[in-house]
Amino acid sequence: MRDMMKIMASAACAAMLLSPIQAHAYDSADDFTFALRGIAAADGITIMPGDPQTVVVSPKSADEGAIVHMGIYLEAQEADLSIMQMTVTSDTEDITFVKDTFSNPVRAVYATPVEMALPDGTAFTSRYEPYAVGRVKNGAYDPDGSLTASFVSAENALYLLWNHSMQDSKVLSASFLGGRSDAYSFVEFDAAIAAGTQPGSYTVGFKKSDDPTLRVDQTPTYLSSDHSPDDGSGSVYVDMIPAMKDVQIIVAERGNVDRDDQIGARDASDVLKYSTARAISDSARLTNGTAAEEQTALYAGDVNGDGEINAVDASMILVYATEHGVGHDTSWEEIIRG
Ligand SMILES: [Ca+2]
Ligand SMILES: [Ca+2]
Repeated sequence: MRDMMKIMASAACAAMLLSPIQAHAYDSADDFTFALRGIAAADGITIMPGDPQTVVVSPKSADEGAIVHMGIYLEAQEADLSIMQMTVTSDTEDITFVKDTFSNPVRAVYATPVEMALPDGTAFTSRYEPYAVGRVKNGAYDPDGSLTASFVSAENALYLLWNHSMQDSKVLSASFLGGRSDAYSFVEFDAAIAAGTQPGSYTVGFKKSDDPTLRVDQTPTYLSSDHSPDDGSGSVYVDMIPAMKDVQIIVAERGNVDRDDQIGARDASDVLKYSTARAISDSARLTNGTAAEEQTALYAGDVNGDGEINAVDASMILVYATEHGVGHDTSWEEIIRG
């Protein structure tokens, strides 16, 4: 990719001798990504290690309702930015954004400057919560850009519009705080999983348009970089749709270890096999699947929620299967009470 960018940059330079065409800041969507990530959550919710785009929720947490603290991160090499617009939504009414948990990072939150440090140890003071875009100058943090944020509860959407500050443009381009685009989040907020959310897989993601008649700068999620010539002869903006990483929120179904369409003998036997294998080896697994599938099965298999997966769970799964097999709508609570 890097070699390709060099080749394209030099080709663009050659072309500029003939015409005023500007090189693109980002050659492809892969060069700039808006990434939603799970950041923190209570017990019973797992943000998969190494995969912050996958969040697994236990049946108990989904029953009771739960909060996932999430953020949007920028993943890019170059902070060549003029405008970022993003709209985030969830695909279920059961997952909503908690407006009160959002604070605009370019608004001062401290009455007097607070001492902080960059990841490399550089000390600085700030009246702002540091976020992805900005710089430390003379020992003080200067957040770059202005951010408009609004929650549209009727559409269950979070709308964000970021602009490079006018007074900074040209003189100083935007920069990533701490020298890495995702050393800090861009924004953070809580997503609430409503009590009683049903098992399944849900998406919190960036809204995209598949309307080919829209210009890039009319789509719900895009970014723009300023390529105006230095001679002041006019404004040239290059707009693009970045890559986007959505978050999958998987709510496990109690007892349905193999995630097929029923709770039955196979789920019980998977639990028993796992319990036996686990007694011999800590590396025993409940599934042959991904880490997220394994975590989903672990939540599903511990039907009485005591933190152990063993023969007690297997027998409760069998009771549940038998009861429902003969048409009784027996609840897990009734089975656990015995
Ligand atoms: Ca099953
Ligand atoms: Ca158990």
